[in-house]
Amino acid sequence: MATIKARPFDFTLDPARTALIVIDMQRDFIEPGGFGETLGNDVSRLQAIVPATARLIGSFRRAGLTVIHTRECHAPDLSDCPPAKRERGSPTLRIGDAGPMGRILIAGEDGADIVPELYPIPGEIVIDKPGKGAFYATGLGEILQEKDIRQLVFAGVTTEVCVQTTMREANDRGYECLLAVDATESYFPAFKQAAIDMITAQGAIVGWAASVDQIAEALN
Ligand code: TIU
Repeated sequence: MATIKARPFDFTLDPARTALIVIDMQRDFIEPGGFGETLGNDVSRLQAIVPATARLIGSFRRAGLTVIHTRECHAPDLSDCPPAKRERGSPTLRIGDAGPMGRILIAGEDGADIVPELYPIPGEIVIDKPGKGAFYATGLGEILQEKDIRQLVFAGVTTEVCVQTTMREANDRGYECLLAVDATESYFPAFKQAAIDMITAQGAIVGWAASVDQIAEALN
């Protein structure tokens, strides 16, 4: 057991039953020309967390712990993309349209893949998900049960959308959830702060929050 200084109080980490979940660190959200930018966002904010996220992944790899990566993406025929998702708003390109990194948010296209700096290594789990949450329509729940995981450390983008959605469901499923605050980011700074505040309020109603250094120190 290791103690991590966290908000709102110390997190007691059991490394043998802990996994890291890195949410959607895909070129489509982080690089110009992808889904994030088509929605009107400044993607440079998200690029800035790549080094801290790499350090966090490195600390899990050194400790020999489970690392899971997710990708938000859809089948080429869009059969798993609800029209309500594709037709929402007025992006410059919609899901499935051809962009500079291939078809937007489509599995197998360059844009849907994970940024090179954080690329999964052999043995790590990669989960493609059609929704914002990583449990909906995926095998994540079964994988965590099979591995007897009880605690989840979260990183990735965006804090208040896919990270928070997944963390809330993980919390409902009984996992103790810890968010790595400098390895997550939003296109909207106020939303990141609000999400962290909402997660940690009321005695860790959804989970805890700590820095990458605090988590890495406990692991290595
Ligand atoms: N991964 C994720 O958060 N998907 C999003 O669509 N996020 C936005 O903030 N748009």
